[in-house]
Amino acid sequence: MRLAIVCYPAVGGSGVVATELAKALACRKHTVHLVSSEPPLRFTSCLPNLYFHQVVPPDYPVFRYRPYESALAGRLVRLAEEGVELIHVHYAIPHAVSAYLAQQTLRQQGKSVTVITTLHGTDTTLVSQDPDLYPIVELALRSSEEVTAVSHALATETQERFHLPELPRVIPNFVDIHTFSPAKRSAELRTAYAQPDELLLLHASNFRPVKQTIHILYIFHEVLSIGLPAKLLLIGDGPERTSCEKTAHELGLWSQVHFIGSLQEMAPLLAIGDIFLLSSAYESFGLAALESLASGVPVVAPKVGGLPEVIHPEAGILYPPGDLRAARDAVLHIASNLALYRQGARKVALRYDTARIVPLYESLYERARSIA
Ligand code: GMT
Repeated sequence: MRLAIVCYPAVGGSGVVATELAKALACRKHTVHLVSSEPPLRFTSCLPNLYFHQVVPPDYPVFRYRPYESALAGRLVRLAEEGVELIHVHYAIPHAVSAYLAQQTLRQQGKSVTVITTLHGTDTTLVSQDPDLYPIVELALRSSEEVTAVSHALATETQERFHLPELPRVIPNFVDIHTFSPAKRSAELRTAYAQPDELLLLHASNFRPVKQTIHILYIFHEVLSIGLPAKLLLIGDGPERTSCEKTAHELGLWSQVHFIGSLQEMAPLLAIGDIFLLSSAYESFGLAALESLASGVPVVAPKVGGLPEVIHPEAGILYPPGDLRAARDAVLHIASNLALYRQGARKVALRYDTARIVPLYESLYERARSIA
């Protein structure tokens, strides 16, 4: 099939999922055009059948904002004119809207293209609740031939919020179990961050308010205060990094915390960890948690959104949101049963292997094309 995949390029799960999907589909002999405002973070390798298209909207003194949505729609029209049969957008705003516009433009020319929208979380639970955006996103969702969500929790919430006639189809996120693997664990790299008798705790996020990264520091503080020797690695960057650094100083944790920053390649660091921590106020799926599980690293996370669908009891512990002592106790419990949880983590992640999930998208494409 010839398809276009549209996504955000920056640090964030939707761009990662879209790019990994584009790569996997290209490996499976589809012709894939990846469309974004910049090369996405994980767009690192060159594959036959995979093409990148950068959309740079024109500037003009009249513009306060460059018209990205329109430029994207126009690029999708051009791609369809060149043979693209299906547009798969990731994150509804504005991608689903641009795809709708492209579809309508093509229809005027007597041509057709199939549109699939994959929802990732805040696109429908938060951002599109803005009264100006809501009706436009609603129209785009209702016009897509198929809407998918990355978890049951997100599908249900989206259906309720938009009063959709049908529940979005759930296709969970996936992970390359060869890239993210306990086999990647390097004793040498681990020594750079922790002593052999220390627990190495990890967190990775884009440090946006919804991630509540500051809570990770409080949990870590709790863990240290009961005498467990440990180090903390914080991977990623974003608006709350500076305040987290300040808090690490204030809590006297500076020498035990490593702020790593954004990384293109997370697998080697995830593999050296012992426990992965999350403290998000909401998480539709938790891709970084899945990548940790695949690396053989169990997860301690709040019981919110789609996290209970990914973090099965053998792979980690869910704590009541905001209960940081419960999070600390979960760390202690896993630390004293680490080998068992490590096995459980890897076992759960195998269910989300790229080779198992990507065919679900292929079947969806076929079905959507046949009814379009
Ligand atoms: O809302 C975000 O954090 C952005 C969004 C993204 O586009 O990166 O992340 C969401 O999509 C990921 C991939 O499906 C999920 O793993 C994340 O759980 C989800 N984030 C939230 O729901 C907060």
